Amino acid sequence: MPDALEAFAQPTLVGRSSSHFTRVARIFAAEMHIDYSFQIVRDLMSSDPGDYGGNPALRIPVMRTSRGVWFGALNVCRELWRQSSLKPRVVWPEQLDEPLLANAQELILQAMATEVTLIMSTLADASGANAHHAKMRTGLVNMMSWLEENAKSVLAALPPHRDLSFLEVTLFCLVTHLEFRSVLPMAPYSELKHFCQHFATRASIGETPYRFDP
Ligand SMILES: N[C@@H](CCC(=O)N[C@@H](CS)C(=O)NCC(=O)O)C(=O)O
Repeated sequence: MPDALEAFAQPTLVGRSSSHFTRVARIFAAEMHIDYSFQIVRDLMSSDPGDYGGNPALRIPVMRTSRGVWFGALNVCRELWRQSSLKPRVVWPEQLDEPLLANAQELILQAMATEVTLIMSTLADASGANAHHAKMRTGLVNMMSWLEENAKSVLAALPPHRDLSFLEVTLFCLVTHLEFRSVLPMAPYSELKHFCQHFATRASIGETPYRFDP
């Protein structure tokens, strides 16, 4: 295939290797065996949507494909699945139709978002000393405690005939990122750590380690 056509056919993922939402998308790409080029966002303080693949929310990940641009991890994962010829059995958030599973997915995504706000607000104001910051930390600890208490039942309640679930990928990316960014020590969360150790045996995890892009 000529270079130009090949570049057009291969999606471009816009993100960072240190970002947990980006890692969710990268794990899905690896699981779907989809090659992509990786465009690193160098400055997360930029206010130019052009630096975020055109995302007006100034957030990553974003994926450019021949069909258009996809904003956000869930959209990207769904499009990767649609493009995949493997079509693995994936459990998506809308299939979590009972409170335990639905709440677990909600808290995982909220904890990821809270972590982003904590990290970004600390970057902007290194003291991190304000009432909202303290409330967010309390909320984060509460959410992680809930996830720790319910981890076993949540994982047992997921549909057994699955190759992958958005819930497990996001949970793995959240827990490992809290450690990677030293936001919250994970040692006391034994169930969550146990889940991560088990999930980390997948090839897609070894292929997508967190690291700070140069
Ligand atoms: N709703 C988005 C959230 C993405 C998000 O918050 N990404 C973080 C990086 S992990 C980000 O872009 N942070 C930049 C900022 O907060 O300014 C998604 O699901 O992908």
